[in-house]
Amino acid sequence: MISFFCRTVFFNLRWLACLLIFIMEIVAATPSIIDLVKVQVQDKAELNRLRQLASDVDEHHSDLQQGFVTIYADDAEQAMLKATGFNFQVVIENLSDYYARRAAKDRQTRQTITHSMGGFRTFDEIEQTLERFSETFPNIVAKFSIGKSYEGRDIWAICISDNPNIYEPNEPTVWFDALHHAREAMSGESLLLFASFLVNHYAIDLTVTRLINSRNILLIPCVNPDGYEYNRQQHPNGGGLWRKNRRKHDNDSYGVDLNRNYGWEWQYDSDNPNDGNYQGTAPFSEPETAAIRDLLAQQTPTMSVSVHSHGNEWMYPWGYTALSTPDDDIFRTYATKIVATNGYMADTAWNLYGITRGASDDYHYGMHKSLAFTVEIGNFADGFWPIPARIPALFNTVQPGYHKIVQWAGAWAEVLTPLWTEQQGNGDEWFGAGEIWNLSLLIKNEGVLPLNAEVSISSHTTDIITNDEPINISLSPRQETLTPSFQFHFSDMINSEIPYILDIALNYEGFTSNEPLKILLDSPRILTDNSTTIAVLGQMAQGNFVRIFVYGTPQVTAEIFWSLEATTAQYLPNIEGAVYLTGNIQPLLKGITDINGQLSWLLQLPKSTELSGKTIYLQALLDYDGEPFVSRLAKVQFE
Ligand code: 0X9
Ligand code: CA
Ligand code: ZN
Ligand code: CA
Repeated sequence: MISFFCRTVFFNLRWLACLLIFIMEIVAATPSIIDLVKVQVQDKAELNRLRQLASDVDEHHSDLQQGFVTIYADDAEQAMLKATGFNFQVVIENLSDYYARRAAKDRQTRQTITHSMGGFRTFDEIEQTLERFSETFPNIVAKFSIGKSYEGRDIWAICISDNPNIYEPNEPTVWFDALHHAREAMSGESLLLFASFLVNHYAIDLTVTRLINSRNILLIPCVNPDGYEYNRQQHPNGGGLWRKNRRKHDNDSYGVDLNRNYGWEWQYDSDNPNDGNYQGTAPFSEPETAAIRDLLAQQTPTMSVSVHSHGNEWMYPWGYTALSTPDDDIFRTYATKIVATNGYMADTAWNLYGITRGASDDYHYGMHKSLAFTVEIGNFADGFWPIPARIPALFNTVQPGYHKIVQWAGAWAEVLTPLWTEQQGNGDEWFGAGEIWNLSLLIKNEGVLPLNAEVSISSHTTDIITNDEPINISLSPRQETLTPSFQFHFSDMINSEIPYILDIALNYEGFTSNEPLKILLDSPRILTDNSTTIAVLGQMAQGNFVRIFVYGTPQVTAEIFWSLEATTAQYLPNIEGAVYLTGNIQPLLKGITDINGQLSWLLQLPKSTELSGKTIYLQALLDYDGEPFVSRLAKVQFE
């Protein structure tokens, strides 16, 4: 009896142990439910203590001054925090589910076709997209695998270039990668949308055609296929929160942060493989980063972009130190130009994120001197899985920047200002019939490689002719020059009522691009109170609004153009009296003057230190019953 009892107890205990292990295995195999949690943190010391306990601390979306830190944590971690005396608040319960639900709701209400994983492409769909590009555009797209992931998946890349199957070392390489972090869905998507833009504009858009023909454009939309697939398996409708790759460690924990595993100033910071930022056991210990390292060595880019989400930032090295790189001015100049188009923050990774070692941009730049940027797409509300409705808008925040990077990755000529001087004429500095004018161009090499270009200007009319030969210019990176002048003869038959268009042809890197240069011919008119004039009211200060008025007869169509130019003394005398607007001419206002003969417009002046001392030129193009009239230039200067 006793022995039977003992046996039963023994048996039950064994059974219980089995059951426990079984449950534990289920718990371990089932990914825990993760909440977005705000933890109260007083100081650095407490933050360090939190770092020990919480595996996924989002220090970037935290505010120590306000006394809180954002973390992504499951119930077990939250219990641990409670037990160790932390105060916290769950802001979004079951974050993955939250992302998936809001995506589903968005897709339901708007019937648009988006991709299956919460609006984003799965790994298979990414591969199919790349395959489709290479099948549809075999002359400019080649798909290839740069190596295998830890679990043996291909890390896909495409090369967009002429002769895409051959690496042409004379063409500068420009590099884009995304999804180092598996949960940052918009990062990969942005590269596929960009690739689509490029291939669909080939042979249609002159600039895109030049870029594809003259550059080796590499795109690697999913650096971390295992992590990305893991997220799909756990959360097929989007919302997965796995960040690292899927390396299995001894203690049943998983993953190395691929953006901590690069071999530039790498350090063995954490011995806890559970950390969301675990750097691995050695630089390039992971097959994913090793594959990138090897391709980088073969096809070293002049410029590169590594895309992440989220944070609305465009950053550059270093991340490992507070010191600035020797190329800080160059980095800042380029980044500043880009964020002028999207309002992102531009700064070093250190200034934006604090210390991060082993990140990809530091390696690109440290090892190869590539001008490497890291982009964080989207804001905190977008999170890791923005709603599908936001995808186009988010893409639009980075597309101009990507485009500029491709341009700047080689030589890149930009005609800043055409400068006209009256060589033979009545000396009034207005174009006139029978006159001879000289034109020279202020040209800047915006790119990172030397520019050797042949510049020629042609006209499609016998009313304005030049016999001058093309001019050769050589410009080092970011240097500008005023070309020698081309001489133009204006015929006696010149018609002051039509705009003439000249063609500026720039031939470099084996490709010619043409830029139109529009000139309007008219003589100045004396503007009286009841005639038409253009006036600017208000103070010209940066960040202000000014009101622009056109006074005229009712029912006159008016169009105001504006351009922004540097007012070096050199150009002023010429621009003052001339009837053309140069540079980035932008239509500001188009309409019909009202009964009182007044048309007005509020112009918001950009707030930027780059504008101080510069001048805006405004000019109205008016139409009196089909009779065009060009007003005088209104010149307004920034303080
Ligand atoms: O932590 C990261 O790897 C990046 N942020 S994310 O939220 N996407 O994980 C920021 C990296 C900053 N450091 C460098 N760019 N060097
Ligand atoms: Ca090529
Ligand atoms: Zn990231
Ligand atoms: Ca003249």
